[in-house]
Amino acid sequence: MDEAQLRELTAANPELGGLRDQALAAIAAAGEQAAIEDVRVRFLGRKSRLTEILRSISALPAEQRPVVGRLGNLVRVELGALVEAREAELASASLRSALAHERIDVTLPGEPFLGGHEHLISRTIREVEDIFIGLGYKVAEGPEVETEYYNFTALNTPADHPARSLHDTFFVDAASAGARAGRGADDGLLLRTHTSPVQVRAMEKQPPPVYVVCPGKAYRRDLDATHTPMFHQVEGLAVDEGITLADLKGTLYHFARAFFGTDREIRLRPHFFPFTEPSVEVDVSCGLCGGKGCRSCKYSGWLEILGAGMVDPSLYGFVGYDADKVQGFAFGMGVERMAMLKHHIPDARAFVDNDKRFLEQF
Ligand code: 2NL
Repeated sequence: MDEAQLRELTAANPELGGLRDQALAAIAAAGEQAAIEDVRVRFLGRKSRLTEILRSISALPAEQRPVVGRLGNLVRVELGALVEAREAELASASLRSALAHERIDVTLPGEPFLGGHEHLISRTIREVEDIFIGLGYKVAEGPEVETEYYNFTALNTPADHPARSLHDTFFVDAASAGARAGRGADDGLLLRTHTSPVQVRAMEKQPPPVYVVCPGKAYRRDLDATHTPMFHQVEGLAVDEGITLADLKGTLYHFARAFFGTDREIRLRPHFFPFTEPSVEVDVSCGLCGGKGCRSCKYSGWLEILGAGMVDPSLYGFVGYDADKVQGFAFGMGVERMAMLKHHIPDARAFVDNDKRFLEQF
């Protein structure tokens, strides 16, 4: 608006001239985006004095109407443009200041990522699996809540066998368990005391030959430096025609050297299990003294690693195999025990303490 227009406006309507001066001062004084928005509402909003004046032009004396209408509108447009310009100025100033203050140094190193890793028990299970997969075995898994049939009966462990007693076995209230499949559906339920039932189920599902390893959790009422109530096992089963104890011995010899190192030897001692005949316990030569005897092997030169044997032919009747045609061997090892022997861990409770300082070592 030029000088002449301003004089004309002030003459026609002094209030409009004053409003314009106030608005110009307020726009110049607005230091941030919220303030300029207030100025817009105050001077140009629906309830502003300027809007009121422009709306009530018809009430003015006839000769004032064209001047006030033309110049009042000019003031409105002029102030609108100034408010907009000031708003843009403040917005770009605020962006510039944000860019200056929130600048980040992209050359700084990133936050370190704390990667976890497999638990030693999981890793040990995998190492054992891998060795048997290399020999052509399959890996099989099965339920941890089992029937007495698969856990005991089908493994030649009769109802009055001491292993079934409350002292060793966790029994499960049938009412708290869901539906069950397979044979023994009328039996009592328990937490499996070994992974052997998985092998019984594997034989039920398929005819021989069978070569499986069954890793998983097992449960017994035990707690001391070498036993936890939940522990892990890997059992293995090979059933085929013409299998002998020599095959068992060769397989375990290969396994022991693949797992502990090729400088190791094994030996078999006679033992008893209800489900194998003959049965053996297997020792590996001590890695610390090379078999000469030291504190670690209690001066015997040998460390017990697992139990095994030739599958008792009476078991084949439970799974529909012909005991006159097939032979087999089976073995079972405790995963905690294998990990303790390999890594010289003195107390099995360390596996479930969840102390990261222990777990991070492996
Ligand atoms: C041990 C001993 C063993 C078996 C487990 C087995 C399974 C079937 C048939 C015959 Cl289906 N045997 N398993 C055999 C001998 C020993 O485990 O000391 N485990 C920690």
